[in-house]
Amino acid sequence: MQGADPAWLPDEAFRPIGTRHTLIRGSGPLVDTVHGEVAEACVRFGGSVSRDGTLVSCEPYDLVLELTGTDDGDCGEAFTFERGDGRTTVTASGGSGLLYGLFHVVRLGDTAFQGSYGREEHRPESAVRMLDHWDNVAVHPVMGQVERGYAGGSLFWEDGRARGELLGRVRAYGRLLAACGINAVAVNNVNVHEAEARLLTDRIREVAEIAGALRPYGIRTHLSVTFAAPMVLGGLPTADPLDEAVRGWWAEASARVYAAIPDFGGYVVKADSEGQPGPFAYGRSHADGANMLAAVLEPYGGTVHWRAFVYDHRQDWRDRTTDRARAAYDHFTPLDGEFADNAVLQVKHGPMDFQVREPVSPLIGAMPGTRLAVEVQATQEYTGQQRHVCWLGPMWSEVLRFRPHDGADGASVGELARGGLVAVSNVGDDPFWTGHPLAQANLYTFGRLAWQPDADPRRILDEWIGLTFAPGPDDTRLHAGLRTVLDGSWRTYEKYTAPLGVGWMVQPGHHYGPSVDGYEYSPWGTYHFADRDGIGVDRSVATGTGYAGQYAKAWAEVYESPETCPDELLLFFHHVSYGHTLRSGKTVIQHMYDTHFEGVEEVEEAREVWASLAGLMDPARHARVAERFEEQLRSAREWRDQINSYFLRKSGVPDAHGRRIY
Ligand code: GCV
Repeated sequence: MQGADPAWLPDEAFRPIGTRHTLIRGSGPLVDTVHGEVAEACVRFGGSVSRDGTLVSCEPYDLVLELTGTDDGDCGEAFTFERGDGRTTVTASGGSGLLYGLFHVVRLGDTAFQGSYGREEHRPESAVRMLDHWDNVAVHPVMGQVERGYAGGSLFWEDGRARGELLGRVRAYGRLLAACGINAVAVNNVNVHEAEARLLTDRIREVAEIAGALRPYGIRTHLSVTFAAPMVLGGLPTADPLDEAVRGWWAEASARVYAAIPDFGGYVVKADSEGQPGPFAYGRSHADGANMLAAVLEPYGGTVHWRAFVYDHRQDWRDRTTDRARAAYDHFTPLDGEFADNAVLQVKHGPMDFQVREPVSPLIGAMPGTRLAVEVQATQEYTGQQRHVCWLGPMWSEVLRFRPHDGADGASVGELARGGLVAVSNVGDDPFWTGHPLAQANLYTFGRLAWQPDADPRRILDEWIGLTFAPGPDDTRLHAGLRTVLDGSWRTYEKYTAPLGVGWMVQPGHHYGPSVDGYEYSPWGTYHFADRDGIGVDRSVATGTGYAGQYAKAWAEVYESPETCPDELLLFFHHVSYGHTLRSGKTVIQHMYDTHFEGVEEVEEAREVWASLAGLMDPARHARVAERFEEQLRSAREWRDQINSYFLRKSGVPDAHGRRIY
């Protein structure tokens, strides 16, 4: 795409295909996309592509891409890959599978054409691999164009309408997403303001334009809707999900949506959450609300993604009995088994809100009769806002591999997410897509983990580096440098911000930079309870809020006691004294001091490594990251000094190493 960074699909990545002879068999819209990709590569690099067996040269084909079923633009995402007798063959029964097979070959590069491979079968673990955009159609006075967006304006919307002339960019986005395995996109904010609400009705044509740009890459479009739509848009006196007129209104609205977008994915709903309307107003349950929408989507094969982010955001900070972490479990587990098959309960991966470290939400694993989707946050609201390098692959991988039942036994979160994996997108209209060019690694990693949740995230990182920076065999310095900068960056971020699971020491509102007590006396339920003696939230069953008891027995026991609770979550589960000795052997206060000093040192080192890579990549990309490192370092020092000073003043305990604290 002109003007947009090629990210992990630079032209060079297609050289191995573009220099060879390819045969494509089958027909249909996604096969056309596959053909277009290969043909373009051949024009660039001198190879050839033929369709349906028409030979363009007497040479044998190096690559055969064969559709064995029908390409109806849907289903059939699996593909097989094999190599023998000097030929590489990809087969798939659906067009999407063929497209994913093509990108598999791109990822392998020359090795796809060397040696022999037995027949490999590839299929996604999760049927829905989705990005939610928190994009506003019109610029919101507080949240701007993209809520929690750190990559410029919206990719889809500008000045209150769909970006007509830029839909080529949306197509390029779809291409990048397909190349990492993503197959669904929700195109507007879950906080639905008036302009966004109307996308469902009189503005559905604009959504259809976006869907048209994403469709060639096998991506289905979803829409966030307001639960109050029958009132706001339909003029009804109620949005009660059990009211016949309300159901009728949704049925008609949905029929019009499908008339405009036949492969529409469905609705995303944030209800009774942070001020959004929902079924509670009518004394109805969230299953009533979700099922009403599921029923109107069902005839078309659509799904409602119903978010479980329901908690009291107007709580009194003096009230020590209400624990926000408990809320989703308390609200939803009584409804297990009541949700329709095409109603997916979308659960944030942690019980609070995308902090740098949280335990896995106890809701995941506690609703066996409900299809759950697990939501992570690629947009770095609480992890440096794409001004800091923070590669989230290891965090997401830990979440997806976590087994909620009885430690090592039972299914992992990745397996339990039968309704799909969802990330809040980190993309905007920035030429690098993600503001910080290295934040592209988060998007790529999410897609690949959604395809295979137990994949090794470091292997995915290597893959991303290999595609994006195309280091040659002699460029080990470039590859190693990039790995050094990214690999430990999440833990580094945790060190200089809010370690030990304490979270929430950010500035209120925009959530960037430190403010230790910023949320301490607020209504949001986000407290650390630091006093002169200690810090942390007692969530034990014995003496605290009882949250630890929401886990299955084995984990409930681990989290219940400060002696067995993992260090990195200690302050999430327990209020302990500053002198409490961690399992690492350090006291809590010394850990605080040490990690904050270490975190800043690690940023300094990473910045040096980055500087040493100048000349080994596109100068614009290098300069953008170098500039962001200056801000990251400034911010990390600010975090270190505010946090350390705060705790020195509270506790009166000096740093064992006598370092400067203010
Ligand atoms: C879209 C957090 C964010 C909000 C976001 C909300 C959500 O509270 O700060 O901006 O709203 O999560 O996930 O709905």
